[in-house]
Amino acid sequence: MTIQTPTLVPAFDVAKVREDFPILHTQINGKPLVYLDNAATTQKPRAVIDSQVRYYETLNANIHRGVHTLSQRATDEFEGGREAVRQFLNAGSTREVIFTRGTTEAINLVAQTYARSMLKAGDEVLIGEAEHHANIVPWQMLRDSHGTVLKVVPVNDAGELDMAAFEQLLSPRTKLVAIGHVSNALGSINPVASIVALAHAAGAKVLIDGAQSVAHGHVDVTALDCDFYAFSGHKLFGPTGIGVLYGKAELLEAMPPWQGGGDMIRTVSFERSEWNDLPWKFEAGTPDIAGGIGLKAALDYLATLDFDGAIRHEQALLAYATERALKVPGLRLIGTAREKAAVLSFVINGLHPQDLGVLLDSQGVAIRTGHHCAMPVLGRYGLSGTARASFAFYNTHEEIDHFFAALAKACEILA
Ligand code: 7TS
Repeated sequence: MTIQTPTLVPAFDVAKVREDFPILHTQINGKPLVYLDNAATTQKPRAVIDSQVRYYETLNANIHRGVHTLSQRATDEFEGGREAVRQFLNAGSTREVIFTRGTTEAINLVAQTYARSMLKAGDEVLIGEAEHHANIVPWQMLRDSHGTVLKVVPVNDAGELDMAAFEQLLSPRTKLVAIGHVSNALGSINPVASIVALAHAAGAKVLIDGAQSVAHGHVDVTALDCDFYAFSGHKLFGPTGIGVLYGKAELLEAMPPWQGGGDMIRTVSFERSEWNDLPWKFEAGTPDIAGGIGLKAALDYLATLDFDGAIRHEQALLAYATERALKVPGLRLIGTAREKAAVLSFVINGLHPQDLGVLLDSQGVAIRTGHHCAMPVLGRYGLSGTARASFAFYNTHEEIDHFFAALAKACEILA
C-alpha cells in the first residue's frame, strides 16, 4: 500500500463523490448522517447498488453449469469480477484469485488447507499483537489441533510493530507469518514489504490480512511478493458476502481443497474424486454470484475516481481529526504510529466508550465502540474498549467538525 505525500495537485472533489453514495444523504435520529464507521463496513456507491438489481432483474442464473444463455452471461460477469480483482491487486493470473465470503473465510482457508497440509507439530506461525481476531483464532485452532506453535510480535506504545522483535522471533522453525496490513483497532500501517522480504529470507511464507488496507492505498501483490493476501468486498465499497484470497499459483496448486461439493471437482466416483483447476478447486457450491458482480462494480467505480486524490484527502482528514482530538480534554489516542490509515481510536478519562457511542448516535454520528475484535491489543493498553472513528474518502472536514461538536456535547452530558 503506497500513500503518496501531497504535491501541488487539484483538490479531490468530495462533494461530487458524495453524490454517488445515496445513504450519505439520509437522516439518522433527525440529524444528517455522519458515517464514521468505515472500518466496519464502507457505504456503497449507486453503481454497486444498481449492479445488484440489474443482476437479479436481468441475469440471474447459476454459473459454470448451464448451456443456456442466461447462465453463460452470469458466468461471464462473475468471472469478469475475478479479472477485475486480478487487475486491482496486480496478480499474475485469475487462477490466483479465489472468491470467499470475506477476509475471515480467506484466512481460515489458508489455515485449514495450506497450514494443515504443510506445517507439522513444532512449526511456528508468527502473528502481530494488533491482529483482528480473524487473524488470531484460526492459528490458535491450528495450534490446538496440530501442535504448531503460535508466536506473537509485540507492538510498541505507538502501536507500531516491533521489527527488531520480529527479526528475533523469525527462525528456521517459522513457517508462516500472518500479519495485518493495517490494524483495524489502531490504524497502524505495517511495513509489509520488509516483513515479506525478511520472512522469505528465513524460509517462511507470508499471509497478509488486507481487510483494512485495500480501501486506503494501492496494493500490488506482485511487487509485494506476498504468498497470500486476503480482503473483504464490503470494506471496499462492494457488497457483503464476497471477499478474496489471493495466493501464489504454485502454493494453491499444492494445497488440498477444503470444502467438497459441486464446482470444485472435475470427476467424482464413489471411489475417488479429481479436483477442478484453480481457482474453482477452492470454490465448492454456488458462490455469491451477485457479490462477485457487485465487487466488480465497486472496482470499476474506483477506477473512475482520482484514487490518489482520494487517499490524500483521507490522510488530510486523519491529520485534521488527530489535531482536533489532541485538544479534547482528557482524550487519549490509542494508536499513534507514524504510518497510519484512516482510524482514530480513543478513550476519554473515565467515560465508557459505549456511552459516547450512544450519545453520538443520537446526534447522527456513527462510530464504533468496543474491542473491535482485537481484544489482545486493547489489553496491551489496559483497555477493554475504545471509541473509534474511521474515515473513507467520502467523509468531509465539516463532518469531522460535526463529530467533535457532538463529542463535546456527549462529554458534557456524561461529566
Ligand atoms: N481483519 C481485519 C484487519 C479486520 O479489520 C476485519 C474486520 C477482519 C479481518 C474480518 O473481516 P470480515 O469481512 O471477514 O468480517 N474488521 C471490523 C472492524 O474493524 N469493525 O467491524 C469489522
